[in-house]
Amino acid sequence: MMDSRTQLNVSPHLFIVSCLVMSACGGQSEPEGSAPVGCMDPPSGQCFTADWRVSGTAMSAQLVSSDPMEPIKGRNSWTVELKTLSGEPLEGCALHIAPYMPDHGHGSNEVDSVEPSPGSYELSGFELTMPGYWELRIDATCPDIEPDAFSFDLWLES
Ligand SMILES: [Cu+2]
Repeated sequence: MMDSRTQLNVSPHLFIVSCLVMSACGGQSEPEGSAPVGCMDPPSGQCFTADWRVSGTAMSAQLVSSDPMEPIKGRNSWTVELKTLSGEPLEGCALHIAPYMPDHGHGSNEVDSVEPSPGSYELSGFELTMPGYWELRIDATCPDIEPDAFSFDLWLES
């Protein structure tokens, strides 16, 4: 069982799922007491929301639509709006998404954005190949501003 060093509020269900995921990935089984990450303790303290916004050092990206609406195992397409931290729309940028599972040390397909309307960027068909903790790492390159990077970090339940 959890020992007193474990300070996270970890639900037993998620802990079990996490262990299953790790063995499915071929990784070594984690010894008891090493706290799993993911939605139990993500760096951002967040999970998916329909208007999710994350920031880098100079830009923020806000989810404006997603298909399917909630992340699934399989292909996902998101559209985000990119702005400066002071709220000015950023147009003519190129985004690149590279989903990554830090717990397992692998990624997935990487996708470049298209800009269907100014300041709005579609990332079409990035694939979450298995349940678990994903970092949707995005690089953004825009005119007249330093390149930036940010990440939507989420726990994919199934
Ligand atoms: Cu994995």
